Amino acid sequence: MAKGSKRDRKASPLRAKVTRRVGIVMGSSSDMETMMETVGVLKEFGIGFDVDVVSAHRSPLLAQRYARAVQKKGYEIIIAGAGGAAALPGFMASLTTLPVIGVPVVDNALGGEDALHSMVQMPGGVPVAVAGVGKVGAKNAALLAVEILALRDSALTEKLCQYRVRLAEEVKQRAKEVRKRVLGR
Ligand code: C2R
Repeated sequence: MAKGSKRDRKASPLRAKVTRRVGIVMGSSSDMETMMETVGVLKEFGIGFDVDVVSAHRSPLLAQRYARAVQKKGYEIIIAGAGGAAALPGFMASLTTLPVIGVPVVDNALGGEDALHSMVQMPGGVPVAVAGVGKVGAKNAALLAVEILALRDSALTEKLCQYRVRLAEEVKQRAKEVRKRVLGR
């Protein structure tokens, strides 16, 4: 086969299929800025993910199709971000047995409390884990997903330990800055 031919490129290890372990789904593209926090953490830990927009309210059939396909796609965890009357994480949880982590997105009207209450009070039998409201929630949702995946992945556990060391170093650095500003030393 000629070097660089189409079939050659297809077989290249560089094109090897990425394992997408986490499905990130959001109710609207307007949630993207918040959900980029999730993306950032998963990238930092080298976790393969997929991202999609579907709405239980606006596109129920599409949302159903998404939820029914998650296991076949190989996802291990779903992170679902939604604002307002947030049905999406619960809807996902009702159609799959994968763990679902919800991220209540902050909206202008009720500041995210509406979405938090929608997600946090699921009926018994269909759990949704809620990491927190807004960007911090989106970040912690990803870290919780990493911790779940690390249960069977010692390299990931090591990365989490290093991450915690960096967090502690940052606190020490901030303490230094505060002491310098307040006490001058
Ligand atoms: P638009 O900005 O598109 O009007 O969406 C979205 O997550 C978003 O935060 C406003 C908000 O509506 C939310 N939304 C849901 C669902 N679908 C859209 N909570 C759902 O199915 O739960």
